[in-house]
Amino acid sequence: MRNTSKLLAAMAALTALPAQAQDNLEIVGKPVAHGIGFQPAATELASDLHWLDGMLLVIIGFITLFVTILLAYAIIRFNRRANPTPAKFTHNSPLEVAWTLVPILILVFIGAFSLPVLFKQQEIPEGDINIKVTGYQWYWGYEYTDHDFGFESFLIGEGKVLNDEVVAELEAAGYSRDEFLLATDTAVVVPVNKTVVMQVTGADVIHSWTIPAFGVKQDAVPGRLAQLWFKAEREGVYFGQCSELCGKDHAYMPITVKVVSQEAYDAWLKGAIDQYAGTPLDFDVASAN
Ligand SMILES: [Cu+2]
Repeated sequence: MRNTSKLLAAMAALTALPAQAQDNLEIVGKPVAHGIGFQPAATELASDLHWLDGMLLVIIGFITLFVTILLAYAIIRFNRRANPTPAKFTHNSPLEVAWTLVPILILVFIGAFSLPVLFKQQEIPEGDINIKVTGYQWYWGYEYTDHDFGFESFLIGEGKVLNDEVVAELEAAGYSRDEFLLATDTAVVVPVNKTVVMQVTGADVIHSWTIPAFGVKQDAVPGRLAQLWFKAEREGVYFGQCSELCGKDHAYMPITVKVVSQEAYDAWLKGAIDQYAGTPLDFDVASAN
């Protein structure tokens, strides 16, 4: 009874603070100890990749099994004792045609499934939200180009050592000590089920922006503007790390993305526009130009 009323009181407190809703998100996309599988797929792109990986594993499994059986057969059937006078022929046309054609057919089969997945990633749709991300030595900068504001995103725990102070900082930001080296002081916030297009570039050297659970990864190359897109289908916190060796603090420039409800996003956006002096929501940028 007492717990129930406590719970109700807590829920009431939470609903009274819509802007805080994003801080109670489930942490979905992060590496787990001893894990060997993928992080849960939060986009169609990631689901496609996981499916493709499973399909390839089956094909590779059969090929490996087939070659192992052939090897074993050759060792047993054609060793010096079992087969003292070996055959001396050097060609077998039907066999040669077969071992050329069969791999070609396997590759065409794989291509028929992998190329559509590749094109889906690389054909950038019209974005509901447009964000430009710039890799710096050693942090990320984000610009919400639709509203003309931006912010930078640093690792929580500047000293790069996990001590009590850093744990307190992590907890204040809604994370735990497990998220050290993954959590950042500011996060990219996007609404669920909306198409997000990110322009990716580097300011100094090549970095790489990725969120494994979204199935996206793009090199951030100075002087070039590359693009990636995703549409996250599940609310939560997702982590990634710079994925192109970029200098001494390469390991200390993580990426945090929060996928929130549309209402929480709208509330966050309003606050962010105020905080970072962005273009107000009711200002029509297009007609002002
Ligand atoms: Cu980097």
